[in-house]
Amino acid sequence: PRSPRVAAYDRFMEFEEINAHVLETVAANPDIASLVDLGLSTEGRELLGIKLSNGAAGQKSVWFDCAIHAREWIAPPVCLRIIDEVLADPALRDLADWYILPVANPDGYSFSWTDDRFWRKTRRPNPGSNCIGTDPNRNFDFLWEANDVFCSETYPGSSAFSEPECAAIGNFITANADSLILYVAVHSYGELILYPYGHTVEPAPNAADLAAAGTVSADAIAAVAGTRYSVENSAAGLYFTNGASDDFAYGSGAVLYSYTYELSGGGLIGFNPPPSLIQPVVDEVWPGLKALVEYTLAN
Ligand code: ING
Ligand code: ZN
Repeated sequence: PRSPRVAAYDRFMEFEEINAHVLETVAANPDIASLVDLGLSTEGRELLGIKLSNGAAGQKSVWFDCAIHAREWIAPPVCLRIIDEVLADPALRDLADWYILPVANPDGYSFSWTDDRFWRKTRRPNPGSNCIGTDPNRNFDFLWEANDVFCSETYPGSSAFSEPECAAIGNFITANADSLILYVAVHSYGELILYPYGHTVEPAPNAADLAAAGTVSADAIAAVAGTRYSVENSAAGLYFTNGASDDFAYGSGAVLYSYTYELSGGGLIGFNPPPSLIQPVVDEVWPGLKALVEYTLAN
């Protein structure tokens, strides 16, 4: 098999290049990798994830998605780094099956390259409004809450899972609930490891475990270059939300461990770090994610 194009960490990759990388990686590693085709975005872009597995039946599994918010360009390189590492290390594949979706909002991500660098939402039009898009991280079907502020950056959509990208991810999580142990959404920015819930500061049933695993991960990140991620309940540590993806994965009962990672920021308003930040961020966050997977599978 031909070798796949190598993921770049010295520059940001456009959506088409990331998907080509995913396809070539699967083609070059048929014994380990398979395509997770989650269907199409609103504008018809393919939602292509990758499964990395040793092929054994009955393994536990872990999920990572990146860039469900379009402008958070530092996130896809983290997903690509996970793929690199799990391809290279059979021990990681003996630990669990890995599902990775490098660009969860391809329409928005593409729009942030062509038209508006700071676009956050999806690109589905809202009938009756000139404002386009839904906040995909308010669109998941767990305590979804309606409003009609179409122009808001956190407009939750016309209904839960109105966005095909969110429905596809949600359906996959639900369908694989038997094997899934861990859900991680990679966002930026804030140097935070957030865990459910977003709608209440009341501790989730296993909040102590969620915090303990998050702290193990934060310590592994800090060990690389001293960056201290803080581990917080989303509502208490950040702000109140409904319909976030990590709350869905957790609240639906699919996973016991569910997180949103907010990577380091950079640039003028935090979402546009220079390419020189990609490598140090992935270098410190990968050990944190590896430690999280090891911890959650052992506990
Ligand atoms: N922040 C997240 C957001 O969707 C978040 C924070 C995540 C809150 C998960 C609640 C649950 O607003 C960014 N930067 O997207
Ligand atoms: Zn985000």
